[in-house]
Amino acid sequence: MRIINARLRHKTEWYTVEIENGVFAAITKQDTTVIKSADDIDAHGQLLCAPFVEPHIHLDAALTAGEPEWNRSGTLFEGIERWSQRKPMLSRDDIRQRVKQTLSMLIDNGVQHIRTHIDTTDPSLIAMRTLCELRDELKETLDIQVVAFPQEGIHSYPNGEALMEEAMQIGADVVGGIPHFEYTRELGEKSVKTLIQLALKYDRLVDVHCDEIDDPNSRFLEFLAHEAMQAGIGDRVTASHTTAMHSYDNAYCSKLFRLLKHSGIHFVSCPTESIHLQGRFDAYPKRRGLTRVKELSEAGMNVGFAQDSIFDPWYSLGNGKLLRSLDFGLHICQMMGHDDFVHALDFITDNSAKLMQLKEYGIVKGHPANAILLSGEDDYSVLRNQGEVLLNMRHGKILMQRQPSTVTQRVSL
Ligand code: 17E
Ligand code: FE2
Repeated sequence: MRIINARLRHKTEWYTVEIENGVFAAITKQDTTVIKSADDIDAHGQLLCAPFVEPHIHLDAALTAGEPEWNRSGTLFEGIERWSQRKPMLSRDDIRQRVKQTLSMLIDNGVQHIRTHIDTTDPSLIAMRTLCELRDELKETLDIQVVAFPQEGIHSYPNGEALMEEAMQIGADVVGGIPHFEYTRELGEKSVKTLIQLALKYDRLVDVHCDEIDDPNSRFLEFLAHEAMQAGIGDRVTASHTTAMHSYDNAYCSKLFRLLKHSGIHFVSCPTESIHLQGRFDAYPKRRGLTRVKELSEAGMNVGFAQDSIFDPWYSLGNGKLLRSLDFGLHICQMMGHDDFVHALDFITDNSAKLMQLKEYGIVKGHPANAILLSGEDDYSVLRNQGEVLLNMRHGKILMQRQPSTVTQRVSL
């Protein structure tokens, strides 16, 4: 089968993409518009792009906002409290139903690769078991990486460390952490040492909720980066949120960047989540509370954008649209120059693929035929249109296809 009349990122010509046995078999420039034959897909000059990557989402909590109570303050900390009320109500069926519904939203919006943080501070570990089961069950349709995420702390929750170890044995792909939420600075540091040890022991990646707070004295990022560097695994480590960096003194930040760069760690920022949860203890002026995406990127470090939540105790909107996160992120971080727009999609594609260490990602001959079709011809126009994803294809099979919406009537001007 072929996809004809497609635009590819950073190319001006139109292309025909041939797919055989679920793999990209040929990618050829076209001189003119190609005429459609029976089993071709006509891209009509729209952008064919590698699937979107969602590198940070809490699937266990998705679609539970308001159960049993709403987060009224809008703080991260009340979110954690509301979630701890919901946790005892978890069951395998409840989790499977909500996760499948959320994954469908992601598929409808062009996502195929997902990293999900699953709470291990639950003696039953039911969410961890269920997510590992779903990951294996759905592997033909989606790539899911499960993070063992100790929401209430590794050393500040009863048996927190043993639960993390059990989660690794159940089959978590990534080791998580939350040092800023541990009771003390010392426990926070100890938790980082523990999670790095777990990653080494089980040969796993690392993704830590790090300094998700407006406190400029929350400096676990330097500790994480240094520990990762010492262990020689910087490229396997991601620091998520790092919102305190927004509030760091510039002189400290300048020194910190040197270490971050040497460590080779990656970053994830969740723009809609952080603009909502951070700055909550400020009067005016209120901090935006996003990490320094622009400065990290300009310094050559790797940052991906993520949604974090869909209708959960922390954030009661959300719909699977990473283009929305990208739009917010570029606005909030003031990355609104022409040069920012021409490679904007990197933040929800290549950058996150890199931090997740995805293999064979991208529209390249010989790679699995995974691609999405977007309404727009390049990064800039896709961003401006905020249009729908028209097609989501995996191994040459269609996961989702939709008709572009059209205006059916308009006043004449
Ligand atoms: N848990 C947490 O610690 N931080 C978040 N942003 C969410 C859950 C969504
Ligand atoms: Fe998170």
